Amino acid sequence: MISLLQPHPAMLIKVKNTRTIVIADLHIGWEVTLTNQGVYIPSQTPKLLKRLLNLINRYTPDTLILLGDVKHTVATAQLEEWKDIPAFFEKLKRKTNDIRVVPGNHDGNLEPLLPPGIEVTPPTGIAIQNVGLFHGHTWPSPQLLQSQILIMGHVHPVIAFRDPLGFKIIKPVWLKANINPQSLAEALPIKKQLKASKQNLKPKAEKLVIMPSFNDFVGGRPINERPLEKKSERVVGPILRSHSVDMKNAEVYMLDGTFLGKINQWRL
Ligand SMILES: [Mn+2]
Repeated sequence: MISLLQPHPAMLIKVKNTRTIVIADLHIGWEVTLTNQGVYIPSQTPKLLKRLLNLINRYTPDTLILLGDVKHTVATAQLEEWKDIPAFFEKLKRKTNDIRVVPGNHDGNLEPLLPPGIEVTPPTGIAIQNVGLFHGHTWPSPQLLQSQILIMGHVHPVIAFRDPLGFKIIKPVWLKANINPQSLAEALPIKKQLKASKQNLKPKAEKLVIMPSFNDFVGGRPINERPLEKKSERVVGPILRSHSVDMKNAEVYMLDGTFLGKINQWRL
């Protein structure tokens, strides 16, 4: 039902007759932030759009889900984003009728930039049958934790290699980890625990898939350099901090599908 669209950082979810493409962490406009450091890079948005349109042509999805961090600046929107983002979505709209954005922590003020007809979901995520999708910077809803499989972005997982000359090579990866639903239930914030118990919603999630960023330029945390679950690292989001996800034994896959073993085999 879920397939990775190798060698692209994209996923296809097939349920009955509907096909959904999911991508995460576009970070449109990241290059603009380099201007402050005196580096000028032309807009990378046309390249992102082209890759995405190629995927849409090839896999003909009914629905396209952008799993958070569509834009790069956090609270506001840069001038370039005002230009790039509406045009980006206008072109996508010609190919897909149903486009949904699950907001991430970088998507403040995104809505005014979106043309009519683009749906913005609650940040607590949306479900497609037994697959729950959320960005990862905030807790998903108790309903979403009923899904057997959870999919998130936010972390931009990459792996770092060093060749014999000392050159560093960074490759984006997919991570697949087991979840302990019981400890997930206990880790939920009290409000969500109450809500869940009132509605009799026990978390059922067993697997977590962490998507690589769709934008090659966006850096990530090498999974083999610093532990993902270290408490001080607020950036990983509440699910990974909750200790209910077995990140040590998470499976690591390159974009072409190569299995790289488990995270704990890669810790340096
Ligand atoms: Mn994020």
